[in-house]
Amino acid sequence: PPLIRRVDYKPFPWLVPETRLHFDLGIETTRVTASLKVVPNPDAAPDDVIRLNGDGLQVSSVKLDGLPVKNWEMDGPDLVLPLSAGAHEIEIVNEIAPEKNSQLMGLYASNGMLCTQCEAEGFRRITFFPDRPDILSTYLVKMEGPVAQFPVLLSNGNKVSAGESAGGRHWAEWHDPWPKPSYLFALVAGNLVARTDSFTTMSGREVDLAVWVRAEDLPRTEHAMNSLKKSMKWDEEAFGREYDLDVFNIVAVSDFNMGAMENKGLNVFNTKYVLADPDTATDGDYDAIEGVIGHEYFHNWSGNRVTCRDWFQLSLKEGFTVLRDQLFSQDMQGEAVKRIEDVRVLRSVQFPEDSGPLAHPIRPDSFREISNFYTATVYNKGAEVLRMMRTMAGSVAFRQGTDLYFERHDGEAATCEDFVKAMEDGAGLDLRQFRLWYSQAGTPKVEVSLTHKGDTAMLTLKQTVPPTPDRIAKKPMPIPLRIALFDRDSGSHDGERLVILSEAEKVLSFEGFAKLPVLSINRGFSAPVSIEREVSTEDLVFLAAHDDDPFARYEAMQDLVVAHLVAACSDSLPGTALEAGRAAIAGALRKVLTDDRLDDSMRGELMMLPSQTYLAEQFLIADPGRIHTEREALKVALGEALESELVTLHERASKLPATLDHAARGARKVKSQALVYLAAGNPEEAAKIAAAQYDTAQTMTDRQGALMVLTGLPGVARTDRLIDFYNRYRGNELVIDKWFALQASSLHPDAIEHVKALANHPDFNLRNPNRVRSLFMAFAGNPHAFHAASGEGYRLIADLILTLDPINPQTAARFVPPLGRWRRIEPQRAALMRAELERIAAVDGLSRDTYEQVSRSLG
Ligand code: BAL
Ligand code: ZN
Repeated sequence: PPLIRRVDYKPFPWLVPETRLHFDLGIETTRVTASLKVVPNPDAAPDDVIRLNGDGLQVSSVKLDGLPVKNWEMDGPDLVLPLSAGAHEIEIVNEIAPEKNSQLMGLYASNGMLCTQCEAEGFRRITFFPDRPDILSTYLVKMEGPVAQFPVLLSNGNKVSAGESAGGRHWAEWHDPWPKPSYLFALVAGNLVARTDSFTTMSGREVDLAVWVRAEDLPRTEHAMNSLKKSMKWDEEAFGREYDLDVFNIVAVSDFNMGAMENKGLNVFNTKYVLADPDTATDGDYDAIEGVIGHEYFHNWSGNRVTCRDWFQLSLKEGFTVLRDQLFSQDMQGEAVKRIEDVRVLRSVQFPEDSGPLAHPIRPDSFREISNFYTATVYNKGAEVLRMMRTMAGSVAFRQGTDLYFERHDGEAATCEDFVKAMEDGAGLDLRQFRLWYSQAGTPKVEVSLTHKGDTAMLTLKQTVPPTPDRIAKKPMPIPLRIALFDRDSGSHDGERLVILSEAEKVLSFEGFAKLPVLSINRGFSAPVSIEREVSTEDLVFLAAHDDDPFARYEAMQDLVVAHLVAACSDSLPGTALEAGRAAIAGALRKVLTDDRLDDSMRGELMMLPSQTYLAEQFLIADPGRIHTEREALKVALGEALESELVTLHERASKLPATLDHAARGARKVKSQALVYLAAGNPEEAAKIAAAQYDTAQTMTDRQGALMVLTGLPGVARTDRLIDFYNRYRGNELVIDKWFALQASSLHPDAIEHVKALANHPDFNLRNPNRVRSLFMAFAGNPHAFHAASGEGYRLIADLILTLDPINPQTAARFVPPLGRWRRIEPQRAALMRAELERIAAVDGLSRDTYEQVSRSLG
């Protein structure tokens, strides 16, 4: 497959101002008639042919300006038609087979309904079109089919007409007045019911809202609808963005490659991000639904009204929209905890990506298959890069920058450079050097040291941007660091400062300190960097107890644990020092468990140990077996040392009612966290408490939290509760996904055997991405099982990739990165991982998706 390069971008020779589509719908065969108005593009070099992208399409007929023509030809999957200068109308009829579409890209069947996914290049699997994001067109879509099979017919924009036709058939016509790229096209036809509501926009327009689901799912749509209304209001208040159509439809689909999709006026969602009630969805699920509904809604401006010129600019819409959804969730759910959660995801998913073979800048330079670049780097690091601009500008100036961006580029396909320019002009920032964040991959390291002399504290900061496969030598980038210097006696500081480290090294001095202060740095995680510093256990304990920045307080707890576990894994400290480290952690955790002023939701965060992937990042070459052993040993020590505090906390939290308010949710969070430590320290007692929590649970949060712990503990309580859970929720796809995931991610020593057995369970289904992820992504993220020294875990994932690739390449390719980490793993396991990648690479006929990921991982 060819490598596509950013620098090779050329505007398309033709524009398509209007697109009319007609669909004669059928699950087995759908007939598509596309009529395109085309005119020469004044901004491009002229051409005497037009190349229309296709992917596996069968042409029935082609007309040019109303007359049948035969002078077209296929060039690979594309249709090429000679075209003289001037305006033309091209009509192409083709047929597709939705039922056979297991890739879930283009038009496909799911549970008897028809739906679409076009981003990034799915539209070409529906009809021939210049399937690139800089071709904006208005769409008039007419679809018809049997009423009984497809009672509901939806597309983008507003419904303009509908009617009955002979033979029990009907039709509907939808018009989207806003020019859009083909990746935002959507169509849904099926037997669905809707929860409806309405929203009055800031200028007083009424918008009809609907969330479409299968009839049995209707009771679980209230939270999604509330989330949508909150999103619409918030975007008006926070970014001045108003909705622009008469209707906004959301459809929930069980078979979906992504989380959701922002098609104009017709968002299509994975059911996972729509359906919720307390008995079947956890508090975390509720938050995720709110966040994803917000994200897709916010795309209406950041993505749809202003779209991307080419796919290298993906972060223009995704990084920005992730930032917008994060800020929304911070406002809805609480700033401190949301920030901690976002950083946890960044560090356990994006940091490893940035230090491995698949590292790429937030604006990549090349790709073979764009689906592989819907990554944590483009999304989450992209959001962090914009967040840094916001930190440097302040929220008011940042808003002036985004206002200018929307004003300048409304209706256009823009670039990351356009956004940066708007920020410079609107927010008054000088971003000349800052642009490096778009072109350089790799997580910068900042070495920090603080010294003291007389009444002056000296802070030395040094940055390096590590080499990545695309580039060895890197330049320093502006790194905004929020810092505070605490007086160690009073426990307070004289105000936070923003330091911008733009050079390779910088020394700052601060006067008025009689003693060496305690440094709190990268507060709020103001820059997506890794901080390296020599810091005493005493200072970390101080910050864990005193820091007024909640993120920094969390960070101090994490640093305490990271320092201890890194030392433990490296055998670099004598046993006494390790004991002292463990005791310091226990002391800090005891304060967290018993501090009455702490909100439970924050307490839950402070109780969480750093993930194994984040710990592995601390080593040039990591031994996952050793990290797992030491991390578990620490849990045992903490569970034993703090048993009575943990039991007291669990008892106290168990008394709160099973409501959805903040206090009750916080209580559920600490209960599950307490069980995790108790299970390590005193498994028998923990099994009893967890079984009781399971048996009396009134929410999925409590039930899942208890079952998670039980699943890792061999014994009858485990077996009984797993059987009960399955029987209780049999038929509820999303909850049965949890049942698979809990077993695949468990600490049980036989987790691999469980996963193998579950892959043969009648409810396992390779064609459903949620089910595949619930079993195998959970497994790939379960360090002790995936990294089993025998290599069996690696083999299981490689087998899955090979079986899934012909069915659903996009989902299959997502399983390559866990194996791709081999260079950073100890030699014996590395050899086994690499061998599995080579076994995959040797297979003929791999998809472009999997081929690209495997070859980059071996390269
Ligand atoms: N655009 C793909 C799904 C999302 O990021 O919203
Ligand atoms: Zn998005």
